[in-house]
Amino acid sequence: MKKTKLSVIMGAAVAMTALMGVSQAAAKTIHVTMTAMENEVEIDNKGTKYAAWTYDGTIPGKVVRVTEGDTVDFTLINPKENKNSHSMDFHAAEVNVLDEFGAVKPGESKHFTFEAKRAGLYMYHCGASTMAQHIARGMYGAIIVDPKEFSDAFPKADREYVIIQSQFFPDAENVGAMLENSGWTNSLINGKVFHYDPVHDANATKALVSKPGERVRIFFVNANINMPVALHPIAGIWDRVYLNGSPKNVLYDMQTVGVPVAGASAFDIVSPADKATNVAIVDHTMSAALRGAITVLMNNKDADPTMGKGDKILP
Ligand SMILES: [Cu+2]
Repeated sequence: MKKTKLSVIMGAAVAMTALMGVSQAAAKTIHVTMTAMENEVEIDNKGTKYAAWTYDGTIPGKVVRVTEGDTVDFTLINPKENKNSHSMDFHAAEVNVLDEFGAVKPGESKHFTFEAKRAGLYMYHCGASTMAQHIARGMYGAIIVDPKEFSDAFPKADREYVIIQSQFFPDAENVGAMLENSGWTNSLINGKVFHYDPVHDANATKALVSKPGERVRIFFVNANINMPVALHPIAGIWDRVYLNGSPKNVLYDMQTVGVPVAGASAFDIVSPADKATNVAIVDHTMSAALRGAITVLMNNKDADPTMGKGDKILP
């Protein structure tokens, strides 16, 4: 009898392992091409123009999303119309800084591949000299490396949003000020001051949304060139925080969590299920919050069901 039970359990375990093997997607090659651009962008909700440097024309650049084990096949194009060299530094890559991450002159391009071996949330940015200026002017973005499997420790979220904070220096040519951390006037959230905060900016038309009780995962990247971030949800508590976005690094029940310069973490928040609420996701460093680093998350039953999903994770 005992033997039979054991063999049943072992059989089930073998079947489950096989099933999990089948459910795991085979590693893929993800092709990503970006073009360095020296173009004007709007840096606030009222349309103020700024002489930015960007990937593909926007601040931040597009979100790159792959699964642990995938190969990223990347090409950076630097058009001959540009005045400056540019480069790409993916924090998710383990390569040669002098080779893959090297600067690309105007009129040239660079191609390299890397395997995204470690699940997590990573910044990418231009590393061409002077790096502070290339990041401050807008050449940054996020790469999400999803784990091969989700689990109770790292469940799939109901909604996901990518939030990237940066420091805005209105004098785009004053590299000295950037290095001294002087003269920055605003914090940008996904490229705009108070981007998703209709409370502090009458011109803001967007906010993050979810339904009461949903698990919302904020993929937060600190693209400031000098300032760490103290990320706090006003009127909420982080249910879980995954340092570096890794399923291995879980913290529970957190109020404020630091994100270093060029760091990133995933923050889960679950609003009360029985009522509509609003939360203000803020860099509690006051000099940053009141210069634009506040994002409103509205939780109510009428929330647009498409927001925070698929290609709408960077609203
Ligand atoms: Cu650059």
